[in-house]
Amino acid sequence: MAILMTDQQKDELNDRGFIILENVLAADEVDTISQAIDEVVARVREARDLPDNVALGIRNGLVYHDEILNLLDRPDILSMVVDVMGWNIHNRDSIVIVTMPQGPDDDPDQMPLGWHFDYEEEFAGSTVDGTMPIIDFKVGWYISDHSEPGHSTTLVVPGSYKWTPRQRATWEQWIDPDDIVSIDVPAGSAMLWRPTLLHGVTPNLTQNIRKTVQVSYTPRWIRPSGHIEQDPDLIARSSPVRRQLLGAMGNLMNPLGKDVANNPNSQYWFTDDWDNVPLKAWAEQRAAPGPPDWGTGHGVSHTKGPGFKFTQRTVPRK
Ligand SMILES: O=C(O)CCC(=O)C(=O)O
Repeated sequence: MAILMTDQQKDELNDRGFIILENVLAADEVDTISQAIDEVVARVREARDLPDNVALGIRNGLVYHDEILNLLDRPDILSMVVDVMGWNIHNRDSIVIVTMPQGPDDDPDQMPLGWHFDYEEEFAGSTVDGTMPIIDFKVGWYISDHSEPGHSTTLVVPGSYKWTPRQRATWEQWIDPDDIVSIDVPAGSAMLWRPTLLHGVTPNLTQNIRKTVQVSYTPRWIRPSGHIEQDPDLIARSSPVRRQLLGAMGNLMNPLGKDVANNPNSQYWFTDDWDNVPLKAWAEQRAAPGPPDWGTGHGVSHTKGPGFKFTQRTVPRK
């Protein structure tokens, strides 16, 4: 069974491609994270010599501040991410996004981030029918109030992750503007989404700075993209689950497993030391009774544990 995600949420994710959870963060948490973003932005502007009116998208942004990093493994949202992606995951990248109010000379129709499907070209060929796979999954955290009229928001086209390559190439000719959904949510809300949806960002026509954090989760057998390896000191002071999500293994002595000569197994793929993937035990402790249901919300036919052996070993005879 799933840990937290309901059947209705799974259906939404497998139909529209996103679910919205309003007010996940309490007001004081929003304030704390908002202040942390301000601190990070001031630091980055100074270090990169950037003027105050320039928008920022700070890659690997989670690690710039512990209060932002806490978004990586909040048990409520992490449970849902595991329900969708399974436990063999880590963080691919994170972006702290800050969109400034438009200046008087800016074009109010110009999107600060244009329409796109994430990694359309990079993922090409990974499915037989051309629809985009869910090998990367995003949690968008809305830290400023996105329900304020005119505030910069994420726009998505529900279901567009299922489009064929031809539809992806021609959508501008036939899109119905009514099919576009604007994520107008209060501060502290989250969107769990397939980033292969067609999406973009509206201009900021308010006087308030837009703040959002996008956190990507991907299987451990896919390399991260906003970093190669995280700072060893950060890993050393992190909990086991956070260490996994930061891309580290519990037992770095045996990255190819315990029997390198006869049975080399990248521990990012097939672990023989469950301490390398503490998220598995974490998830199993929390899951409702019954067969585990994680992995795009459709479940798996069986689970492996220490001493796992294949049991179906008979050749069927006519
Ligand atoms: O800022 C947003 O709401 C969306 C960011 C985005 O386009 C992305 O993460 O690919």
